[in-house]
Amino acid sequence: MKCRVCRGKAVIEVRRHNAAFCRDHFVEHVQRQVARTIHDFRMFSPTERLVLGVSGGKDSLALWDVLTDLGYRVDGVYLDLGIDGYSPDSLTYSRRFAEKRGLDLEVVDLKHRYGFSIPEAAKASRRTPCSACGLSKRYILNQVAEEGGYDVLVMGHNLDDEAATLFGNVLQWNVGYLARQRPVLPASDDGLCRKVKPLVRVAERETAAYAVLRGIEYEVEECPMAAGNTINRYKEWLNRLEDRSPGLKAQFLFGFWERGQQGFTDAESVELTTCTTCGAPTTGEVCAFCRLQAVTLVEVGRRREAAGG
Ligand code: Q46
Ligand code: ZN
Ligand code: ZN
Repeated sequence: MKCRVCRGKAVIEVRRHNAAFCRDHFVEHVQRQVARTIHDFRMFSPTERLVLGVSGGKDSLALWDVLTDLGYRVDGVYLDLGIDGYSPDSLTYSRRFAEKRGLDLEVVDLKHRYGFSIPEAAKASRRTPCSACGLSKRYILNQVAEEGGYDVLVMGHNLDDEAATLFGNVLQWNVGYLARQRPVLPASDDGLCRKVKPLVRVAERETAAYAVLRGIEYEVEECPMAAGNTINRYKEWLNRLEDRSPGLKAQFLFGFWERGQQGFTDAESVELTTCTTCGAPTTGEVCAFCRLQAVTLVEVGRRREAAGG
């Protein structure tokens, strides 16, 4: 296998591009994919203030590395979810990465700032951990971006994440989500920061390879609460299809954005109001995060009382 660019020894094959690359040209390839995504979707300009949601995993750290290398100044925010055997290590990897490169990382401790952890929220609300976690991350990262005066909240979702999410939304015909699942969500006057996903053209195995080739140390252990996560199941199915037809995942996702989404957007114009508890934009009276927090704090208090203090 030879590198498409220099004909040297290739270290990775990217079948959907019908190409293989040596180390240096693979790094360049990934960076070019990200630069192209930022440009094509008009995600942000070099003068805007960017904050990246950092998890300590391969995607967010690889993206931080790419953006820094492309010349963007990006701060990071790490959300400590309070998941034993996972959160402390992910924080260590995130801190180490930021320190080595002289980047700013803000750490938000969910338990300390909001009074509960993800395992507690999942138990109290009877949601799956990933559902409680996802809605908490969306809410808190947006809040951090707004409070910090950032122009853009950057997320490390990759091609596999987005294709699997789209697949799930199609299977269940979640038309509201289908209308809103985009690589760029514009800012709104009522408190939503612009949210962008510059990794949507890069597959998961490519972000992992990029991280390894760049010497980035990241959390390789999967979150212990991921068991039963439907998105992971959809990823497996899509990978089987991709194996037979390289490029299918990207076609599915980008074809949707180019040709399929508009119909859903036209049909779904949702009026946002203000959460009566916290003031964040929401479609109901009280936002999903405030409801999750309320039910969890009641349950946490009850357990504490039952345990005698
Ligand atoms: S951290 Fe949270 Fe993931 Fe763990 S609980 Fe699920 S969503 S699996 S990216
Ligand atoms: Zn090469
Ligand atoms: Zn609220």
